[in-house]
Amino acid sequence: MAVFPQRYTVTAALPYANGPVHIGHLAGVYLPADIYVRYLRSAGRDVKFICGSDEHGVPITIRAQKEGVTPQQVVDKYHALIRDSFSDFNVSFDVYSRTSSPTHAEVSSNFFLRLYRDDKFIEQTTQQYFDEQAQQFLADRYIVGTCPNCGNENAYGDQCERCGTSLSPTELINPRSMLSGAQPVLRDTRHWFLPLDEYEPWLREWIIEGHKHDWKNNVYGQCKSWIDQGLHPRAVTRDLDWGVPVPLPGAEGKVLYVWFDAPIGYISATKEAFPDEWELYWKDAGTKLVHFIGKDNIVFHCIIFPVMLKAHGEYILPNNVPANEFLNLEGDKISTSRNWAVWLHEYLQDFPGQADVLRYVLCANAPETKDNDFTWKDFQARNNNELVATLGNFVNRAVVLTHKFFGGAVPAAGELLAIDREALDQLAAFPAKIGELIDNYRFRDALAEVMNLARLGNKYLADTQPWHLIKTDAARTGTVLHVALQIAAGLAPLLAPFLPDSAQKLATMLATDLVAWAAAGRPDALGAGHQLREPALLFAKIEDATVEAQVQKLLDTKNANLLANAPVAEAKPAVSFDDFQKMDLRVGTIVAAEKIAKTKKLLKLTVDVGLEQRTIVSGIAEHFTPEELVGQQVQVLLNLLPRELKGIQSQGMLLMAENADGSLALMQPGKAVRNGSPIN
Ligand code: B3M
Ligand code: ZN
Repeated sequence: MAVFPQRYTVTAALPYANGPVHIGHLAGVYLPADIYVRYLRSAGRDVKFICGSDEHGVPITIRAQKEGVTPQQVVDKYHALIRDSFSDFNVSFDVYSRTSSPTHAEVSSNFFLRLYRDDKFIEQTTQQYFDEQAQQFLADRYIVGTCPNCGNENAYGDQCERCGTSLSPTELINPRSMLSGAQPVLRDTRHWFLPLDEYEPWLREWIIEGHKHDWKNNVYGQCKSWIDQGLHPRAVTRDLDWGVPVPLPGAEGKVLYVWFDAPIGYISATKEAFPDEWELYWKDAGTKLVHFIGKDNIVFHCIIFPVMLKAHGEYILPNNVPANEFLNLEGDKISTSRNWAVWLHEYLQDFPGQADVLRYVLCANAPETKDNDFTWKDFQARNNNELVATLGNFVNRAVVLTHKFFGGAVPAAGELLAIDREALDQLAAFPAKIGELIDNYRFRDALAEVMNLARLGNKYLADTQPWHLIKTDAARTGTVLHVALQIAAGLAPLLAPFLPDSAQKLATMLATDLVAWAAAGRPDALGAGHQLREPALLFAKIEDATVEAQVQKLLDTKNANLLANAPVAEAKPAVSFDDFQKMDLRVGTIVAAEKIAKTKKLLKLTVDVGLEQRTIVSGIAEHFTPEELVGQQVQVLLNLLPRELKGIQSQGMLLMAENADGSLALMQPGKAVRNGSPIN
């Protein structure tokens, strides 16, 4: 008999409340955490599932500055949006709190004070950039300057995004403050540091020796390389006015570093929701603590937070930190700033009621061991071939045939043949197999086994052919459907951690409750005579046009990014006013337009320029149709030397603006103007 922990505390990384959440968040962190927790609950284990918004730190203040609002407005907006997205996707937190809560301020201040009083910090004065105009110290992200490595003039104080080098602010050439644009000056400032180096021997023993075999390779590998490179004292306070104030006299204008307060947020959220029992979930040795995170958070959850917990002395340590790799989107890194993402709230607008389809695709293709790619084509294929054609089809056939042949009542089983017994034996083995995979954080494989159970059902029906059998042997048909329905009934609880809506729908159709994990897979889940409800389709086919529209949306984003980032042409040398005056620029109206035969690009235009009608040949046929041009007022350069194109004399030129993507816009007067009016 396996021995289970007395209880579980499962956390999912607190998302920064500086933007909505997307498929990468769901696939990497919240979906696996939710599957794990739903399974534990179904298995009767005692578990608390903890999350909330991370509302401090520079990402929030930068967003506020960009949007011209206060940090509080930013976090209020995104906290609500994120909380609702999670709930719409059935992520079943026991608490979704926020780090701006009063409980969190208290818990994190007390945590800091305890370490301070126990002499766990070292105090150091260092020099940091200060903006004299804005009268404040500058976080690394608030300083831009020239990268010493590649010459990029807009490198940040912590990293150059062009060449990827990580930097410290003093390495930047010509640093500027993002707040005022002023050149910052170095000033002394005092901070508290956690001496990670002192914990190195303990970390070696705890992680490198203790968790070599049960932590995922990617997690273990990152930890080992951090430790092997040597750890250094790390500041846990910052000069900033947004965050939990440092609770010490003389520390005005200083707050706890966001990566110090955020993980304590797990504890405060638990305390807030369970004021009487929270300590059991954080301090009792019988509790198994598991952190679900993305790979960019590994060092914080495996090294820094555990050192904080260890230094405090009363808390348990994480038993496992099953971090995932990243999910890409159509071959490109997901990026909030480039809007390259499938946002969860937008998905549900386009696919209402279909949270489960995305949950399925993201779990089936989860980036568990390496980065993976989400494509709309794969989304459609998995829905149509797996959910509709395999799972939905099996359930539908079993229920429809029962209605057709037996009035919707589960037929009695007669004598079982080998094929029946084998199917039921296989069914009985699934719960343990799937449960073990989930216990080991192998959610993709676990979901694949659920689908294998549906495949078993399909194969059983294909082998026994109840639709033919009914013509010759009604009793045997009853036995077959009896067995098939036990498989369908087994699917519901096993599917529930992954696709909770669909599992519930299935249970409803079978007129049963979702049974506990231990009761799943029984050969007598549905007794003879039990009346089923009407068949309903669990999944619907997704058409080509639907996914094409999503792909188009991404192409539009790509184009918009291209336009926004395209370099603007260099300035030309100055010209004198006299030179400018030599141009005879006028307003005219296009009165006729036609394509020039045997050319792709050329249009022959007749333009009324007041003095006369001019013929102008223009290379714009790929951008405008003749019909849309006729009647438009335009700006014309009249005295360009005439030239012959395809045998036609062109007597002037239309003025156009050219976009970075090559698209053209006519330059038109802002209101109707008499033809021939000069443009000065
Ligand atoms: N907010 C970083 C992130 O969203 C951070 C996680 C905090 S978990 C304590 O990647
Ligand atoms: Zn660079």
